[in-house]
Amino acid sequence: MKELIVLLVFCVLVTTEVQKYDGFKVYRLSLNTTEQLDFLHTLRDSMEGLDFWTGLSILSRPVDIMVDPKYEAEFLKTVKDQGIITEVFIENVQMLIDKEKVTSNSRSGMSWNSYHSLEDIYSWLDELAKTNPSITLINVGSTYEGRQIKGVKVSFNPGKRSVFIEGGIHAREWITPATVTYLINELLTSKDKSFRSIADGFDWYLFPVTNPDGYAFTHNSSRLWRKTRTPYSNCFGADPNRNWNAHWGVAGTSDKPCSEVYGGPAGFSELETSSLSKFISTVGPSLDAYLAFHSYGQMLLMPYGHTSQHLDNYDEVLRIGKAAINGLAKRYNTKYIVGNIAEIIYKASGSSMDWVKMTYKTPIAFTYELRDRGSSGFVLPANQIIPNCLEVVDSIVAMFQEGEKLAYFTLS
Ligand code: 0X9
Ligand code: ZN
Repeated sequence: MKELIVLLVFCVLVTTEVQKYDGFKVYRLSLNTTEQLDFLHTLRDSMEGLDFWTGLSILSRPVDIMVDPKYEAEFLKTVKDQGIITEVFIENVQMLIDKEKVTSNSRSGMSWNSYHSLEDIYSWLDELAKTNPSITLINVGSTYEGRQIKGVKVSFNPGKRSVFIEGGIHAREWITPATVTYLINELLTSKDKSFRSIADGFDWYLFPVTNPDGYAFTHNSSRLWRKTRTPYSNCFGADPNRNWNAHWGVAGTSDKPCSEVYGGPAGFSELETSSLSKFISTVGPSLDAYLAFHSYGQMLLMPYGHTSQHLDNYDEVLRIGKAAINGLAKRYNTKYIVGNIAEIIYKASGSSMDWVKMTYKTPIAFTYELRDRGSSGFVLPANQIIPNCLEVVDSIVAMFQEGEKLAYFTLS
């Protein structure tokens, strides 16, 4: 009995231990040949101690890899043998994490000068719904670990066409829930005329944290977790942005459960994606726009991820995207690029945006890869939350104004 108690205490301690990233570096790799790219594909599935912060891109894009110091010498030898050029981009990931601000704000509402836990975000949404007649709380279902998947509907003039916004599908991309909560607040409080006409012109569905188990895990255990937390053979989680039934399993994904881009055993195997998709089905035909927030890289991505073939309305969507990134750059000169996913980053199928676009022909669909370009990557300092959100709002205004010019909708 005593042994059992000791074992239980040990298990609790082990499972609640917070992973430290002391001495973990992020290397940026520049590639010249397709052989080097193929080599990295093999390395990703075979070598321990590596965490690919960027997907395996088209040749011209660099690849960022976080390396566990235990494997650093082996990693460096292996990539140098292939003639791959490396540079240290982040010296010590734990130092960035230590500087990243997380605060508990449950009593005083939400703020955007630090990051917040799932509980705080959910208490804020609950409170908003209680006190604001324009807000309806939505719970689309439970996660694998039994958390709710919560969002809100914001509607000032019910019965309008809709816009759907998701954040936090990748757990470690903390800037994305912060951006979506900022947008909720902006919809409720902004007095800016241009923003107001967009806010009042649609019904809005906003889900700040679409992978709640993963997000909780990044706060409680491993800051750099990406996937869901469903157990699969000897590893946890599927990539929820490879799990939608949109050319599922075709490109930029893996059938190996330990991979960061594991698509799951089947399309919609994850409760998180299947529940959210069921909810989206109830509003899909009313959507004029679907925006998915990710980080990092400063890109605005257009569907689709499985093919470099262009959309039917490619030219118009590109024009809207260009207007959006120009609008975004005005405030701080932050440079984004815009284009088709497969052409500007890599092929990746089974994403939420692609599923929505494919299923409902949503006229405007974009995936943002927010700040930065790799100096802090996923661990973006909290003092960048507000500047990031301000420029994102600017981009949304420009996006919708251009959409209106192209007669995609009429704003009052
Ligand atoms: O790989 C992804 O899922 C996204 N990049 S991230 O670094 N945030 O993981 C890009 C998603 C591209 N979207 C589609 N394939 N539709
Ligand atoms: Zn992402």
